[in-house]
Formats: sequence, C-alpha cells, structure tokens
Amino acid sequence: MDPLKFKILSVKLLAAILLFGCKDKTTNKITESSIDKLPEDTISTIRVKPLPLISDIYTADPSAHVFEGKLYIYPSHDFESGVPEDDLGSHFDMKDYHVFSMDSIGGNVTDHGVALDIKDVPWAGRQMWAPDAAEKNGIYYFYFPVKDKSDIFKIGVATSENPYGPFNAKEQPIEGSYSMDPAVFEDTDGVYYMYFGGIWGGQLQRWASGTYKEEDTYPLTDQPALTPKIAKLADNMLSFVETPKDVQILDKNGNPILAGDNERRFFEAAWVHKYNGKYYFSYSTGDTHNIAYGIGDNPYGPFTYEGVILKPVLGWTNHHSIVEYNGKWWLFYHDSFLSGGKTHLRNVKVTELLYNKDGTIKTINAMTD
Ligand code: FUB
Repeated sequence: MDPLKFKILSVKLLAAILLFGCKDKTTNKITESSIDKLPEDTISTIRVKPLPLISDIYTADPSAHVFEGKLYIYPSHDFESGVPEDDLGSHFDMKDYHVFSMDSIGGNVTDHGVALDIKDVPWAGRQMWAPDAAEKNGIYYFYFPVKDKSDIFKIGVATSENPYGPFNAKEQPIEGSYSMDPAVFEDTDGVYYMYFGGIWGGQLQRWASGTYKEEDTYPLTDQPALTPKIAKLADNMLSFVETPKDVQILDKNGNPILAGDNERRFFEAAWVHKYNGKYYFSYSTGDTHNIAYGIGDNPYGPFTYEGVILKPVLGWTNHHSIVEYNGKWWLFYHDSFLSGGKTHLRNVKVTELLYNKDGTIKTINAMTD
C-alpha cells in the first residue's frame, strides 16, 4: 500500500478506537478526556447527539447562567398559536416564559412554572422572543424582547428576588432599546453590558438611520453588514448609561464582514463569554444557520471572526448560550427534534464545548440523522 495512504488509514483507525472506547454510553457524546487522548488536529468537528432537556413543553433560545450554585435556563416558550409562517417570524408568537433549573448536567430539570406572562407587561403587544437574565446584589433581572403595541420590538426588564421568578415587569421598555435577543454579560470587573439586535423579523434594519423607519433598509452586499449593538447597563440594571454602540465583527485582514457574506455575517442571537482573558462574541448567521464566533480584547470589540461553534441544527433557527459550570464549558442550544422539524416548535439541548490549545473552539455538529 502507498505509505501515505497507510499513514492516513492508521490515524483514522487510532481515532476510531479511542473514540469508541471513550464515548459516554448514556448521552452518546464524546467526553473531554477522550478528546485529550487524540492528536490535536485529528478532530476539528465533534459529532454529538444530546436529547432534549425538556419534553413536556416546547422551549428555545436557552440563556444559561449559574446562580446560587445551580444552572438556570431562561428560554423562549414555543407553542402553536396558529399564526402562519412568514419571513418576519410571525409564527414565533410566544406569550410567556418559564424558567428551568438543574443541579447537574444530566440531572433532573425542574420547571419553575410561568415566570412572566405577556398580560403582565403593560406595554407589550405580541411575540415574546429570546430572553436573558442577570443577578446583582441578590436581585434577579430578566430581560425580554417583545413587540410593543405599535408592533415595534423593544427590550423590557422585570425583577425578582428569586432566580426563577416570578418577575415583575417595569411599566415601560428600557429607554433607548430596540430590536431583540438581549444578552447580558457581567465582566470580571463587575460591569454589566447588554448585547442585542437581529435582522429580518428582529427589525434591526429598520433602525439603520438611528430612528425607527417602517421600511426595511439593508446595506448592499459589498458594504459592511449590519452590526449587533452593545450598551453598558446602569448601576440599577434597569437602563443604559450610553447610546447603544456598534459591535464590529472583522475578518482576519481587519475588514468588516460584508452584508453579502451570509456564511459569516451577524443575523441574531448574540452571546458573550470570557475565556482566558479574551472576549468571545458568538451569534447566529440566520439564513446560513450556523452559530459563529469572533474573539476580541474587550467587551466592545472589535471581534475577529474565528469560525463556527455549532453547525446547522434541525429546524431553521440556531440560538445558543455558553456557560462554565463545575470546571467545564457547556453549549446550550435548541433544535426541532421533538416536533419533527417544525421551525417554531423547538426544544432545548446541552452539550460540552471544547477549546483547542490556541483558544479556538472545536466545531460541533449536532444534526440528529
Ligand atoms: O425565538 C424567536 C426567535 O427565533 C429568537 O429571538 C431568535 O433568536 C430565533 O431563535
């Protein structure tokens, strides 16, 4: 046999033996220890098949946090309202939120019931989309996007003394907020930032001029893509202390990712985490269905595009969060496994997230075929 072919075959065989021996039999996923035994470049895409964490209701857009030593999940609560599907996401017609908690990954998931209902948000019109939560000085803050009575997405805040609510919504949305998918990041110096925004149904393109315009305005394909936004939160966590700023995502040459670069440009689902002193900005590429990421040196960016964290899942949307728990990193995400692929009826899942030695993230393929 050709020596090169023999070498490739041997490496593949070694990888297969190690992977088979190290697979976690209950969750059918590759454990971190198994990855460590493989040569660094043997695995660039990890294949996983986790099961839904919650199966009695549909859940999506999971924002996970560790509060009081437990893992809390703040997802959207999908349900069938009968609104027909369109490009603006009218079929995502959610009306409340539940909060879930887990003592351990793989352990029981507790549903804490309705944490916030649309009827208890005075300014809300319709469509409660992807939320997030934060804690400061023993008070829990729940951030949620919902269209107001004029059908314009704004971001609201509600508070509770418990991580699972119920939450009391403020009378008005956060002043200066717009679009959707809020993600709140607490930096190691105790400063909190909100990232937000999403195009198409998320309406970010209607704010391109700084004020809301009913018509959709997108940059040309050879112009910089629309950017997600960031604003520092006030001490009371209820307002911004600055006008939202652009979050730049750059290619390796330092140029902004272009609007026509659908494989890499920001669409929705911003999330930020910090690893080894670097800031990781991750997001969905929407119509190309990846969770992609860039790395930067401070919360404002710019972030240099690095690659894909999670390849497309079953269903149209892809939305995630990343959290460290008990010394490991976890990727929470959703797919449409339980509903047999229905775009708006999704279920939350979790899998381990692994880094390469250079700080880049190993790509995950979670297709359920
Ligand atoms: O769940 C409604 C919307 O779908 C979210 O806000 C988006 O991120 C997408 O997952």
